[in-house]
Amino acid sequence: MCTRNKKELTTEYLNSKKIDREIRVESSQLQPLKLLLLGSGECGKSTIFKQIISFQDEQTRKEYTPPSDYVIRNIFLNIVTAMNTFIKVAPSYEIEFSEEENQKIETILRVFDDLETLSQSTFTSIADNIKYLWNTKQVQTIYNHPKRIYQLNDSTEYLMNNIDRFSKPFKPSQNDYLRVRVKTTGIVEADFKIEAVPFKLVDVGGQKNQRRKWIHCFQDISAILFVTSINDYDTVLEEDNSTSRFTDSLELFREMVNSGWFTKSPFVVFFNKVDLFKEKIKRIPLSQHLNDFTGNNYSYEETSQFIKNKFHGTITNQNKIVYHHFTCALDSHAIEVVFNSVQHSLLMNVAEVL
Ligand SMILES: Nc1nc2c(ncn2[C@@H]2O[C@H](COP(=O)(O)OP(=O)(O)O)[C@@H](O)[C@H]2O)c(=O)[nH]1
Ligand SMILES: [Mg+2]
Repeated sequence: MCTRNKKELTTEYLNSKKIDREIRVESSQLQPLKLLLLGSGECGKSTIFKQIISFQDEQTRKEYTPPSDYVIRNIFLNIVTAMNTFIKVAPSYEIEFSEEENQKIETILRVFDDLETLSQSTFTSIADNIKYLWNTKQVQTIYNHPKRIYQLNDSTEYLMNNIDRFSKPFKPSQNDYLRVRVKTTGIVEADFKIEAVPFKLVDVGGQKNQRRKWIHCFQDISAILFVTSINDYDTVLEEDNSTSRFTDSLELFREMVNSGWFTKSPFVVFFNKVDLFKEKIKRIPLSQHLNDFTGNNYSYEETSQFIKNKFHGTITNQNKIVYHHFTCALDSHAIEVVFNSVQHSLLMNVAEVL
């Protein structure tokens, strides 16, 4: 892998190229620069997609940001589903609830059994019960258990801590929108222009059963944005409880970075969810799950570099252009900085061609 030498380009030169581009775009000679987000399920692809859209002009933002009621409904679904998970998994941890707690649980299960009709008023009617249960010793024990035997969205704590705000009619914030989890199915595309150059951003579903659809968008890729959750070293896949998320993501990266489809496409790897990773290494030693790690389990530098090296070690073509960034996809400023540098190197390539 190598880091590309950045050619010195003056503002004047870039501006003249920009005018050239505008003329070419007008005569439709310029193919869009196609950015493809790849990675396993829940690593943060759609969150990065949302962030990139939020950096664009108002028209693009309007076109590709879902309406508030869609976001609100998914916030409710995320919360009720998470609470249902805690309730269902409790017996496996030998956890019991009191008579009074069981009455509250009943009200939640009734709503869970009829999610189609979940609305602000049904949510409001059970919000206090959910909040109460979330704060019980039992649910906190399940949530904080070092051995998690169930699947849970990473935004659960954030959503639970905001229940009071969601329990009456509210306008979702940008943060709510970034945190809410909606599983992507199929292929989602967004078209926009940056400095008169057309871009196409493509997001896909990451679960194994979604991956066979990917091939439909493998043609003419300008850059792959490969996302992996660095926090996932101790968890298993949602769709396959016998496969570690880390191994799955590493193998997926190996396959993609060495694929004949992408021999000319640079890769930008997002080692994502560093916020969660920094907290997790304090509780769950990396060496317990990645046995060949012999460094300091408490050192963020050592553990994160080890994971990065594992990924980079799978690249067979030593001339492949692979950039890497450690990110928290919720951090708009940080993602904007990364995206600007990706966009800048792509625009330089276009400037060179024109
Ligand atoms: N704490 C934290 N949560 C994240 C981060 N990136 C994504 N998430 C959350 O993880 C969940 C799954 O993200 P999503 O973008 O839907 O993953 P996808 O399946 O790869 O598209 C969502 O609830 C996101 O808000 C991150 O860097 N830190
Ligand atoms: Mg997604």
